[in-house]
Amino acid sequence: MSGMLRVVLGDQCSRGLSALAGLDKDRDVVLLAEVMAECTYVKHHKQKIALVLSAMRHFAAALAARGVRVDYVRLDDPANTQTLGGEVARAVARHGSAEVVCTEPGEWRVLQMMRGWEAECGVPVEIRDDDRFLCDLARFRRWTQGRKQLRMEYFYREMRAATGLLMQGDQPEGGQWNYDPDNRKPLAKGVQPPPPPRFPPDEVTREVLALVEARFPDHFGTLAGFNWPVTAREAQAMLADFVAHRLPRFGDFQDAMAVDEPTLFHALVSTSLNCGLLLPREVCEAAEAAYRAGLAPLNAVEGFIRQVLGWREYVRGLYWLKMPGYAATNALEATRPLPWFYWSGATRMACLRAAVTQTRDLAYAHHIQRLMVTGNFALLAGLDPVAVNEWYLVVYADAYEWVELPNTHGMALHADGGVMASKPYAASGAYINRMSNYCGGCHYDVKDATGERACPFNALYWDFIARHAERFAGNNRMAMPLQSWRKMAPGKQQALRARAAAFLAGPEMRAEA
Ligand code: FAD
Ligand code: DLZ
Ligand code: SF4
Repeated sequence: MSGMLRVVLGDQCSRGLSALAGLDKDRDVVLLAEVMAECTYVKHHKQKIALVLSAMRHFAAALAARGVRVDYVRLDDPANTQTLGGEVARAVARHGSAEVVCTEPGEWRVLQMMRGWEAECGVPVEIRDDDRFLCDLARFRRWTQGRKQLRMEYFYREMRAATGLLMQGDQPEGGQWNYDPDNRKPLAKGVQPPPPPRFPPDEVTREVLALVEARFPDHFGTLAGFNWPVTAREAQAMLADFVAHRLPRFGDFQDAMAVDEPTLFHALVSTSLNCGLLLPREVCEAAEAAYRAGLAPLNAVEGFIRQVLGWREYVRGLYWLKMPGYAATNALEATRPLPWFYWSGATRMACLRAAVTQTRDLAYAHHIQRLMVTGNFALLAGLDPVAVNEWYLVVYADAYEWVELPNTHGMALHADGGVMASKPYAASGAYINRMSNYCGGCHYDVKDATGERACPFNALYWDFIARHAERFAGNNRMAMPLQSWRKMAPGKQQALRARAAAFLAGPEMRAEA
């Protein structure tokens, strides 16, 4: 008797995946397929490919150890068609499957392909909801109805109440929903962030690392520092280490940046969450348990839970609400090509050099680096959102379009015209100087705005305000900088705009090597 073909994608390595629910071990087969199409639809960082393939191989082995019939197609299998649809069709024929069962994918692009599988395979294809999130898409859509503006904070409060996380009855723990004002400290002198735990590659991962080096030599990034959890057990160890050693100070230093401290007090769980090795509920519950046991303060735990229960769920809802049009948004009409230093790190701007080189070596930068360094520069310089979006999708090991695109077009670039955030996160060098120790070692002078060695962020900031003065005239949250610009002496305005123009025309901004 022919059973069902259960399809598991590379970012669906979760034991409780909806596509596996009701699996019949005697009749059903689980398919995992490594395919070039998914490894190259953008030229992902080498570490991202290695992470996904290693997680898939480990997940397949864990299923097989539980007596599940697993069909695993390797990238170098000569019969591999190298597309997901091609491999599903081949597997249906191989096993004589009566039906295909899958879980909706994380990307709109893949959902369109999945909808074509029925025609490609000649059997019914059931696409189940992805219930690994805390807010399902129908609920998110309902929440948006009748609202003039969507704001994460209100969504987050509803999710706190709905899940009971950090609640005292119907009131927020401690009486406040949000403790962000306590969470804006630069790294204090003498505070040494604990090093993240090590996950030495096992034989499976070593084989994958060699494969990736051989097959994707021209992709961005290095593999030497690969240290990502590739199994649920390792991911839980990363989470436990965070809760014990970094969570207590996560809040205080959430926005801090420091030379040679690429991870600070961050959790390093996004790669595991996004490929299914951890679930958002277990991550939030682990943080809440630390608070209840008196092991971590409320500002840290609330700040962390807000990222996972609030921002992560919110961006996913927004992505599916707004796609496919969202990817083409360009409200600020930005068209400048991406400067080459985004790939090479070869820039005299110390903050950008640090962000890009650590991204190359670790496939990781923390949120404030992504938002206020690489993102802020792209916003101020008017870089083309399509190019910036592709860069963010390529360079991070946790990057999938559902989470990356709203953060890039919405949060960093304001390309969506304010759907995601009420004002652009634009800042001059003063912000970076306040929150980091980058400026001390920089070629440029953060205190200067118009001289030859003036910090480029300063003139670019005012140039950005001037360029968009009319557009932001009705935005209360932009009133202060607009007023300061208007009050500025014309000579100073001119000097700032001239410095911005000279920098944008200069060698730092060249688009090719
Ligand atoms: P922590 O700082 O410890 O935060 C804990 C968790 O909260 C993260 O693991 C993540 O799951 C969640 N989280 C925090 N902020 C966000 C957010 N803004 N959106 C969604 N989830 C959030 N995150 C991705 O997972 N994939 C991406 O491709 C991605 N691209 C980004 C692009 C830009 C321009 C910006 C500004 C942010 C992006 N983020 C992305 C969000 C955030 O930077 C990362 O989730 C975070 O740096 C991951 O590291 P961590 O696990 O140490 O996070
Ligand atoms: C990201 C990725 C990569 C690099 N490789 C594979 C693969 O070989 N096979 C697979 O099933 N999935 C892979 N993925 C994940 C898919 O691209 C992912 O399912 C989509 O990005 C949707 O979120
Ligand atoms: Fe970055 Fe400007 Fe500081 Fe240099 S001076 S590190 S360019 S903010």
